[in-house]
Amino acid sequence: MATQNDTPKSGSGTKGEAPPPQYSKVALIIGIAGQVGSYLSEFLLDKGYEVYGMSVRSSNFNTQRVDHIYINPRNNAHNVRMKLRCSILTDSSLCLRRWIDAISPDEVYNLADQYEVAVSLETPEYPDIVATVAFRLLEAVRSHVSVTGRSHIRYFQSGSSEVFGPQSDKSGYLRMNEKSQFHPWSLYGVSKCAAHWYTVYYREAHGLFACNGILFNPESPRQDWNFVTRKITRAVGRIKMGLQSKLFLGNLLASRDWGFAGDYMEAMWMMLQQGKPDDYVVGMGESHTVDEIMMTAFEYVGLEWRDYVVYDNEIPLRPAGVDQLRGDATKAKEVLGWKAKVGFEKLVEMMVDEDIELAKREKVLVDTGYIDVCNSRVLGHFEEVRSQILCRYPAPSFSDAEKELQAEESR
Ligand code: GDR
Repeated sequence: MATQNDTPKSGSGTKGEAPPPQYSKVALIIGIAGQVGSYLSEFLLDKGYEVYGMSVRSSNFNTQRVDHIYINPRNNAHNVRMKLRCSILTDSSLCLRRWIDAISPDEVYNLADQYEVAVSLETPEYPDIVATVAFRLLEAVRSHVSVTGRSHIRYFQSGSSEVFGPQSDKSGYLRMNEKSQFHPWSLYGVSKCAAHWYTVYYREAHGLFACNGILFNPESPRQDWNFVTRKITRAVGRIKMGLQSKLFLGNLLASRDWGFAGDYMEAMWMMLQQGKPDDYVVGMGESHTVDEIMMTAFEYVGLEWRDYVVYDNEIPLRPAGVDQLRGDATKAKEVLGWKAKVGFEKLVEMMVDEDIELAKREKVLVDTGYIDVCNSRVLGHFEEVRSQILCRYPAPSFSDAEKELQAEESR
């Protein structure tokens, strides 16, 4: 894939040199620093777009996923096709409108997902932000269109399978499609429902070209470590390299429709290229348990999972844990012509490959004394504990299994 990382030409941007580049379109991605945002940026840059990305202001660096395609405008102004901006997600629609006026995007992708299902259990009021951001953005786009007349602008809202909750009939769990009933079992899901309906409202009441993509679990080697897929593959990489001894998991039978984030973002783009706006489910149509991910990952590196995995019955205590979610993406396939390229096994293997490489680098630091073994173990342990805390309800506390490990480590 071509990236922006072409060697900077010295003196570019000065008089008499290459003319400013022509872009096919301008895209604004809210939440560019997330896994889906980073894949989408690469994809759009490849298509000749100019990409503006907004990510949440943080005192820590949080742009690792797009660093490889970032060019510092001071070094190479002419080649810069991706520009990053910081925002706070609670910006008013007036602030967002100023950004939109300044950027004049053709496509706006709202991938802002400052939230996770598990976290909504511990800070129940925060998931509200998912809906608020969608509403303010849509209002900003509407007022931009009404003042500038740029009615061709297109808006994508990233939705979640969490809007559905588990639904079954006599034959078992149902596959969810665009007509399935919304019945969320988490506050995050409730907020995603509101974001979905804001999008529909602005489409129907104000004529905006606005689409919802209801995504089943998007995963990738760029997934956060606290989601179960990455927690598993990260642990497998570290165990393989001798940096970790145990993997604590909760509900091994929870079953989800896991797909590759890099495939899903293509469906998003396709939605905005259609003649009319609509809503689509994006998923693989098959579900796999946490158990299956774990076994596939250990098997791939030739390790016996029974030697490392500890079932921790405190982890799955979500008040309304959803056992199974599965999507039916027939409409996306038939109308958009979308097709996933990466299947379940390949996805797990890609993630394990990435995490083996990460663990190798970590091991070099340990072996050369830049991180001492103790800190490395503490780091590994911390990651595990953090993932578990994020899944716990009502209050995080150490489980017996964790206490045992701590005692073992302090011996
Ligand atoms: P989810 O993802 O809540 O589906 O949200 P997560 O990976 O956190 O959980 C999936 C299932 O695995 C079970 N589980 C564990 N989960 C975590 N995190 N850690 C564990 O140790 C563990 N053991 C078992 C959970 O109980 C759950 O049933 C994801 C996110 O990407 C959302 O942003 C997105 O909207 C939805 O998917 C669709």
